[in-house]
Amino acid sequence: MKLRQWTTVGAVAVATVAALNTVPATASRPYDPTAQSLATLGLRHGLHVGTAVNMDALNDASDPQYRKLVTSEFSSVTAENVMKWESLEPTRGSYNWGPADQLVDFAKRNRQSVRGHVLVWHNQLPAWLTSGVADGSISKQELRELLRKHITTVVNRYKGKIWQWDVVNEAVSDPWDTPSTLHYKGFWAEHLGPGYIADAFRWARAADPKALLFYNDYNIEAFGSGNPADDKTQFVYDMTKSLRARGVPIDGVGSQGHLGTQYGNFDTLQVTAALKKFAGLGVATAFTEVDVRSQLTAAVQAGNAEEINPRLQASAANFSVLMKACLAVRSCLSYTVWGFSDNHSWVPGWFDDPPEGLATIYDENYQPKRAYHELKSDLIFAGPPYVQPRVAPKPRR
Ligand code: 9MR
Repeated sequence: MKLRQWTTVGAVAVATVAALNTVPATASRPYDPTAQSLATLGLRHGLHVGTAVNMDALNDASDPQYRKLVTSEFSSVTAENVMKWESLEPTRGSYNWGPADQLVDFAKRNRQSVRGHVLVWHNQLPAWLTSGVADGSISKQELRELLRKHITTVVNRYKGKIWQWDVVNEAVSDPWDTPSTLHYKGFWAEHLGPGYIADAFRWARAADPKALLFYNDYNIEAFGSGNPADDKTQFVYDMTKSLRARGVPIDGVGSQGHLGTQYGNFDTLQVTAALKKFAGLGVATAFTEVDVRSQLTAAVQAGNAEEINPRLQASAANFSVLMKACLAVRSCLSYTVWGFSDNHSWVPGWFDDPPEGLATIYDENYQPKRAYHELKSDLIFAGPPYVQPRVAPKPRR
């Protein structure tokens, strides 16, 4: 990493670090780090701890604890759904900005940073767009122009208000896809070819010179074989390297961090090594969608502690592995959980055979789990010389 390319995350974070490191402990009120929020403890390192926000839950007056915790525990927010194309432009040419505006205003009031999610993805596209392409009424040329217009319009609207944009999301296939050799997959690659990725970053940069522009994907927490034909992390690394070499304005790579306790997973040193390798390309990194789900066997559902405990423990360990790795690498700017409580997690609605859940850091009644406490202790016990304040890249022109 070329240090001269990096600047500090921002005066606010630095000032906060300084202030927190000198918090006076008086005899009557000793400083108790465990009483601090994840947000406050993260900012000691210049690290933003964030959450995806479900706007229905945020606005649900009968569920005040949700809003309270979004406000108090996190220094960054991501729209779980309301900045996706199908939400923003459900009818061609007519925009529904309300919920996304509301989140951006909420964040401003609470002095939280916003991760913009997401400009280009093959899922949650408006039906008018996908059906127009399918029936031939939208040509390839028009599709490319629609994408340019979408990126320009959305980035422009929130110009200066978004810290990191997920510009392109999940562009790469998985080993279980057909063909199994990793490739650029999905709607955009099929219709425009992989060149849409560089285009998207250039269009986003033209609309906002200051936002950090990210590529975001899952299953890229650690390197595998090193062969891009089957190692997704290597594929994304090679892609990023090539984009940077061609002067494309990509500033960061987001590793989603959707893990499951039933899988092998990684240790802290493996994940640290991956973040460091990306840092070597001059890009920032971030964990952008962390959750660690478990299979809900009949015994788990019946409340059998012998089956529940190892899952909670393994979940906590995985949350912690990603946090420690992030802390260890100065260019890892933020750690975002994909929802913070089991009552508002996407997991149970998505995985039902077998059912999965228990994926977040608070239970359904907003009681913090071991995972929450492990994240906290990682933040409390970290510091120099191994953990240093964050350094962010200058947005690439
Ligand atoms: O959490 C989101 C869920 O509410 C939506 O139904 C789903 C639709 O695809 O998208 C979920 O969020 C995804 C995110 O946007 C991109 N990475 C994977 C996330 C979980 O599926």
